Amino acid sequence: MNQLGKIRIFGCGGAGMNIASHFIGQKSDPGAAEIFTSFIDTSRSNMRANMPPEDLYVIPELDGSGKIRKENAEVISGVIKDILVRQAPLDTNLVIFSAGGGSGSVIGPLILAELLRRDIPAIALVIGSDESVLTANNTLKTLETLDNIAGEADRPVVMVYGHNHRGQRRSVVDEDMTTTVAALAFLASRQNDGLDSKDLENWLNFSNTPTCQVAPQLSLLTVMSDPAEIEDRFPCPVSIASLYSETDMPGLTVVSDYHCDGFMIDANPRVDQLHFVIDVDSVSEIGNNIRDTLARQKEVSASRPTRNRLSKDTKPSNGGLILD
Ligand SMILES: Nc1nc2c(ncn2[C@@H]2O[C@H](COP(=O)(O)OP(=O)(O)OP(=O)(O)O)[C@@H](O)[C@H]2O)c(=O)[nH]1
Ligand SMILES: [Mg+2]
Repeated sequence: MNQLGKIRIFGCGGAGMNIASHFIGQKSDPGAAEIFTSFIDTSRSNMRANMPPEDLYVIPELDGSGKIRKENAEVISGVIKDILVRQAPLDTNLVIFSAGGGSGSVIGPLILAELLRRDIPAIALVIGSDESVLTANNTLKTLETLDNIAGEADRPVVMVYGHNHRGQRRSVVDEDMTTTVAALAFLASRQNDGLDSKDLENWLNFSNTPTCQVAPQLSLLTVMSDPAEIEDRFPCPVSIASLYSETDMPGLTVVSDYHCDGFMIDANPRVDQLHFVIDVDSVSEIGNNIRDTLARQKEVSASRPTRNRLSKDTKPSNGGLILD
């Protein structure tokens, strides 16, 4: 039997660190990979007392990016290699960050780009939001950045995406993300019969397989346990890795460009099958929804009365004070 697989979670920026902190000191499930955490930010504002100091990397002399992505982009870009020396990548690397802030949305994509450059297996877990024009715009630009990185690296950027819907608790997305990490720990365990690292490498880097016609691009990974739902939601999936609890279970009927499967030997994921479905069509849908919000807000903004400024007819007196 292989040595147990190891996962590094890079929690980048506020949201990334919050979600990664769920895994501090957590014992791994039987048959699942061991999980190690790293917390990387430009600020100490999301630090928790239980974050082990050796897992922390706070970029020196900064104190947040205030949701402005270009604020610290240059400094962040200069420390990526140092981050990866201190927080060494493991067999599988999960890079978690919000797309709407100013720090994680730069740290995360740059770590991911460096991992892809080094041919190290990595998956992005991205939290988008559109509670303000700024966060919606950041989300869009971050997704475009990930697509760009895929083009430059000439390999897909595989992303799990959760959206903080307006009016909804953040914990809904947090739970989706932690459940997905737990499922990925079964896939990356190296304990699955019939599934080796090369299968998983091809599953992630599907565009490199000889018969795949899909160019490297930003792609969406969804974990599912109901075969009928897969066919419903993803009629043309690109790449699927499947795990079954028994060797003789009916396989999927949907055809993908790449498919590998294995059998969980000692695992008990509370479902009898897990499918890790990668598709590319849903990515443009995510982008279009955010573009719609931005277009709507632009109209709202343009319709604001500009004539009714409170002080417009009053001459300011000394230092701006209006005294009578
Ligand atoms: N689901 C979820 N979303 C979060 C959480 N924290 C922040 N967010 C979302 O992510 C967006 C960006 O916030 P952060 O991730 O804290 O930003 P950052 O990466 O630290 O960047 P700066 O604070 O601008 O330097 C927010 O507008 C929220 O929509 C969290 O714990 N869970
Ligand atoms: Mg922050």
